[in-house]
Amino acid sequence: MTDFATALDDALTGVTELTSGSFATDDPYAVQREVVDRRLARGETAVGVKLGLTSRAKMRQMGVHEVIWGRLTDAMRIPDGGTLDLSQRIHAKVEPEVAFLVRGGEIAAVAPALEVIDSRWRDFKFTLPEVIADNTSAAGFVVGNWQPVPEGIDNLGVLLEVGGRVVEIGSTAAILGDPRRAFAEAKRLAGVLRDDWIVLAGAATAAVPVTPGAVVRVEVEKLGTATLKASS
Ligand code: 0L1
Ligand code: MG
Repeated sequence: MTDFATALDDALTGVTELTSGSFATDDPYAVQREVVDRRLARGETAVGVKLGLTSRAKMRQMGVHEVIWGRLTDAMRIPDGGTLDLSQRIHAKVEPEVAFLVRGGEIAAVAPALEVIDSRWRDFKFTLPEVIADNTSAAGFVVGNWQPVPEGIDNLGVLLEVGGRVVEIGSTAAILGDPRRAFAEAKRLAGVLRDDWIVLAGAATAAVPVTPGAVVRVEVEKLGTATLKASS
């Protein structure tokens, strides 16, 4: 285990922050794998992958032209309508996404989703290798009802509500122009997508901070809703 992976795992389990610049690596995905392997060794199960930086706005912000990807485990899953435990998160944010269900390496179903991101880097300030090593800030997700993929999911309206108030409005077009493109990228980058895995395609709007007690809801046109409640 590298010192870098140990520090990230300690930050995750101890709910503490690291300062950007403390560690360096030429292979951030190898560090990510170490961090996730530790979680698996503690009894968690791999349940899928997520894509990050899928919008042009986020790519521009990070000065990159490539998406990044991370790994999802069962411990990150929050049931639809369930509670996000903020005592186990540093400074959680939430973003509205679309999720795909995998069968035979292809898309079997689609659902509205929320992703919780929680950088182990202080103030969400990190370099690209640092955020990749930190499993692309993965910290939780909620998936709504699965359904067959309807015609044309490349420009569906997306609303993100907090406490019944709309805080972000977007479109699935923000996800690489079409979320199905994100699925293809996930397949290319992860190498293998196993049956029943979930692919989180990426955010349709900016992420918003989660405050104690907040009820967060995503509504995706034609797909429905997914909801979480933050602990107080
Ligand atoms: O899921 C995402 O797009 C987040 C990727 C990592 C960058 C961040 O933490 O904002
Ligand atoms: Mg995301």
